[in-house]
Amino acid sequence: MDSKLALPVGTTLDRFIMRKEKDFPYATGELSQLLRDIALASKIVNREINRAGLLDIAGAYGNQNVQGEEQQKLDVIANIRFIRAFRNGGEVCTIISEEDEDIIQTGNPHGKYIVAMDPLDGSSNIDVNVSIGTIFSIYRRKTSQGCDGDLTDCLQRGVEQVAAGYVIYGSSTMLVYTTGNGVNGFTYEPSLGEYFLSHPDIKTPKTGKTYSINEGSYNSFPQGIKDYVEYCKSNEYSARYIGSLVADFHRNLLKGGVYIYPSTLKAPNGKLRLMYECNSLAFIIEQAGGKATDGVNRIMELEPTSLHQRCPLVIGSPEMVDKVTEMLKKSEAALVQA
Ligand code: AHM
Ligand code: MG
Repeated sequence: MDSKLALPVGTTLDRFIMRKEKDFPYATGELSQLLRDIALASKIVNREINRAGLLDIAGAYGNQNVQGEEQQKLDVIANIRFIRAFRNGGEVCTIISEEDEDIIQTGNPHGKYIVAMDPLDGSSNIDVNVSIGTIFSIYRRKTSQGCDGDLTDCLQRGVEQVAAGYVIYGSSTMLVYTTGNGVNGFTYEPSLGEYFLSHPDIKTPKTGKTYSINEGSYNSFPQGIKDYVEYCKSNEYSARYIGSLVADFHRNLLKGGVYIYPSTLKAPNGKLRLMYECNSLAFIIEQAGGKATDGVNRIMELEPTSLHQRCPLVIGSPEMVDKVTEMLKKSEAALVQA
């Protein structure tokens, strides 16, 4: 059977990954295995999230769960689960995680890949039963195999990603990823323990009428962003802001819209992290026909200088991102003239 034929809705993630691998004649199967490792870890994290309320009850006395282990916060649990999956998998040599200040060596010096991840994003929503997500980027290492990865492996530009994706733990759990050949979404069927292709070849609408920004910080936005918010209001756009990047991004990806986390007085470089929030979602949105900038520059071309570097983010439907850029430019020009 021709492996380049589109795969039907309902194809399992495993089969999808296997069939896609055949499109690359020299593929060794390691990236495929790594994607399967991520899917497996996400199923475990999904189970922990679904039990979160119950764990609280089970751990109410002395903060211990039924196995007698100390209760841990879900973001810590997610970090442990994903790191364990990469250690056991063997394809990854080094990890960048939002939860860890320094790079993490997996003990697999022959691993070809670097993973940057936010194991559980949306910290303010974790304990209150609102959608949260895992975000990841995969890079090929620069140093030769056989030793630990270092900062030259980790600080690569977004354009060098070989794959990126996210898992949204929402009303259903979905894995959405790209390997640079379009974006596909898989919905988790918990009773079967499988992800199934539900959103093949996702393309984001060219424009939309939804803007997502924390308007509580309006007073400290750059003038161009204030102008854009006013433009949205005067055109009766809908404001939708969950405060979970993955959830806001996912809705806008499917329905059209723009998500903005600008620089503010409190966070002059924005709040979001380049390596495991902005680059990962930028790769996905571009593959889906959208755009991602820091207000001026393309996110995926930014030169990273530190692991947890922050940058402003404007991401979503291409015409909406262009409008934000235009208004930022206009307000800058007005400032220079004044
Ligand atoms: P986190 O990595 O600590 O969870 O922060 C990232 C989150 C994003 O998911 C979300 O879009 C943003 O922070 C919300 O921030 P704010 O509360 O400032 O609007
Ligand atoms: Mg985060």
